[in-house]
Amino acid sequence: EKAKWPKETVDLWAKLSKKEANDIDTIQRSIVHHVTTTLARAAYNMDNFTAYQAVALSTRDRLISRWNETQGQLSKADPKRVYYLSLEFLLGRSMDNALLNMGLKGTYDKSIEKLGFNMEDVIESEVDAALGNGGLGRLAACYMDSLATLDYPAWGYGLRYNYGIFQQRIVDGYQTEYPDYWLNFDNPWELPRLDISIQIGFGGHVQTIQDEYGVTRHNWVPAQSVQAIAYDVPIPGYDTENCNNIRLWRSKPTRVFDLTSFNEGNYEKSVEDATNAEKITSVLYPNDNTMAGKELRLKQQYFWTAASLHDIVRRFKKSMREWSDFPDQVAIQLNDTHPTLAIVELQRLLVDEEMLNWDDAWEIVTKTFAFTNHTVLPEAMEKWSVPMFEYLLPRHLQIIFDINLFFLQKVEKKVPNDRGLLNRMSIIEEAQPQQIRMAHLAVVGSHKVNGVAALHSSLIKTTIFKDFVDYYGEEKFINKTNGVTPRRWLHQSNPQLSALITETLGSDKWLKDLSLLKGLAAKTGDAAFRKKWMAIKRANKVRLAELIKERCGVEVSPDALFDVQVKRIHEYKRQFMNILSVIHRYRTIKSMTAAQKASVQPRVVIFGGKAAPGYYIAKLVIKLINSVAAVVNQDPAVGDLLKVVFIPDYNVSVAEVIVPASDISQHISTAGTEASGTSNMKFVLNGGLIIGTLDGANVEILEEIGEDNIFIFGCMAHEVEDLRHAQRYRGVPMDPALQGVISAIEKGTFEDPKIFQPLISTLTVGKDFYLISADFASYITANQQVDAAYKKQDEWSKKSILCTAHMGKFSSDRSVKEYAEEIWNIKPYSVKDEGYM
Ligand code: GL4
Repeated sequence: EKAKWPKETVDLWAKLSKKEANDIDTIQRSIVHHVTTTLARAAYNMDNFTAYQAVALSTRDRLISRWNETQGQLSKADPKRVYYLSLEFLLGRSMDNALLNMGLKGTYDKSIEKLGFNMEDVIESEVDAALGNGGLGRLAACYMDSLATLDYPAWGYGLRYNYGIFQQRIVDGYQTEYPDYWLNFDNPWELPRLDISIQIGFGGHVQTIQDEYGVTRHNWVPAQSVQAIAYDVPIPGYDTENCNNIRLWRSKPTRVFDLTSFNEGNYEKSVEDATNAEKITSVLYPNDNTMAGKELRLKQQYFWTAASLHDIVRRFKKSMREWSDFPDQVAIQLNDTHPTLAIVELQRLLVDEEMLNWDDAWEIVTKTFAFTNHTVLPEAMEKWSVPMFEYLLPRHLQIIFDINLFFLQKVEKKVPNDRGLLNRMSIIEEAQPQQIRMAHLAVVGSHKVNGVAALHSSLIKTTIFKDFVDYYGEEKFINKTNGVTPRRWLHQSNPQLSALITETLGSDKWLKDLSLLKGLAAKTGDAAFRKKWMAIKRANKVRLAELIKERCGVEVSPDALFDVQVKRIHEYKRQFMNILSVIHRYRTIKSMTAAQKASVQPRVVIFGGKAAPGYYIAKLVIKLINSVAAVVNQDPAVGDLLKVVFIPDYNVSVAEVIVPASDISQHISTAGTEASGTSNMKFVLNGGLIIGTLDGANVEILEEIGEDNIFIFGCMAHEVEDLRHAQRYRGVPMDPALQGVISAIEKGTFEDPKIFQPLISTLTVGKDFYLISADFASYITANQQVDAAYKKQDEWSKKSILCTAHMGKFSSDRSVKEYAEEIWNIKPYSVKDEGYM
């Protein structure tokens, strides 16, 4: 078409598609333009929300032009790309981040101030994009930020849920869940690509045919089909023109209703089928570290992986290369086992539709995929029942059985006559009914398997994947320690500290090379610097105190030690142990004389986090925290020495207020259970000290910041098994301090003790699986050390500075670079600013 245009038409397009300037006047015009046209409002009927919408739309225009430029240039250059398949992207808010990354924040601040609005208030109008549960989903978001910042050609693929993680409200101390209908108002951070629509099949049967060469071919004839519609979310890098993409799929009924029902004249049934199609991307499953096992979840997984692979293959085919080049053009990272069906789908496409032979296809598949494991908890291991699977995906089941057969034949060849080994390694678990072990399938179908922190990566080699390490060798199993983006988790959420760091280091280069923070270490001897450092911490605490007042109705002093535990509520994370120690502290204070009380370090204990709606024990922990808070906070004998709050509806934007404001935070999982943790990194990066076990990334944080700047307690991962054994078979008695705390609960100090009986039962001797009793004494001691250290404010400020100074390793830039170089084999591609939209 374009080739036919006369020169004047071509020139006109070139003239009119020049990028808009980014001066205040142009930006103000673009904001007012959106107010008066897109939003159909005027100055007299505007509020902060309208201002937010207009600023968002104006920001979006600039984002989209970068997105377009990036995708256009990448299409031409066609470098190898990585595709990050994740069922969760916990992005939080976008506007502040987009403006900062594009270097436009200052200009927009000024632009809207002159229009009568204040940026901080306007930002508060944005709802979080909460398409994730916790650490796993937030990690995917941090990785997308780093990939764009480092100019890597990368796309994320996920689902566009209508409902993100539920909203949590606390009613009578109990968690209640409300739907998170985040798309209530238009979402300016996505581009609907209604033209990109892919048919996804379910159910039906498999035809077997002999082709003209006498080869048996399989043809899947699905019974139903659903449409996948693409929605693109632009991800701008920091200080670069590059803008990557997350493509989220939405399910819709196919235009022609389900043929079977329709042809049968069953109109109602065909409308019902259409509604069912829309259900697929309706809701995010709200479980973290546990498997739901629902049919709809399996449908989500296939819908998403099939649509994504179809898209990836279509893009590859445009370049007219040989199939054997596929792994040189495409790397696919599996974020946990959720996208493991992609392995099977690619094998199916290559064998059934592209007519490759099985072995050639399988080589392409295994060179393409790599798999990240994020947990060792048995309840989180994904398994699908064979009968349910067969009903939804009959051809995929056949392929899985074939993959398994060929795999086990090779194992048998290498290690003959070991039935036990074959049983353990099989992708199919011989249970009633049989189960598909997704982790085994992911390992067999990938060329690299990684854990997310050094300890976790070595643990998976000796536990869940031990047999696979023996079979494939060590090289396939590697570590990629998690990281967090310093743009969102310091620059954006702690602007004052970011400014002080930039001023001190003489430039803002640290935002792209976090190792430069080590330059701060020289400043610990500078009293004036320490004062500034601590003043910023205090200002952040004041801000958090305001949020606590607003959300919990509790007044807390910013001069107290702020002690934070915010994360999903799970037994292995031991919020229960934390609140038990708070009860211990309360009892201790109550037993003191006035003189003794004078030397107590005042503390505000802050909790936050969601429990899975079906996780009864976790929900009881929330209730206990609130019951303890109710008693402690109004006890005049305690006053400001101890306050306890549970901040409802913990999410990314609340974390952005909490993280910069903590003095100490708690990362106290039973050793060997928390794969990495990433909030530990965020807190330390912001000069917050941590108290923790030798678990996950705590181990590496200790290595980096040194033992003087961290409070470590509790048993080690390798001791856990023996401790559990001893407890079960030798009846180790309960820790006496813990016994005292339990008695206090049982005496009814905090509401009707009957409520908490099921929780207390988890501590019964022999049953205390997470070893709360075994670790209790050392936990109390570590907390006393925290109090003592905090009293020496000068020393504390030095520790705080050294924490930040030594966090360079934990930038997600470092993690992503390692993945790119050691797993994906991709190179950065920097987009040139050609000045066009
Ligand atoms: C998790 C781990 O529990 C957490 O330790 C880790 O930091 C995170 C990202 O690797 O992955 N695994 C699951 S499941 N949910 C998580 O948050």
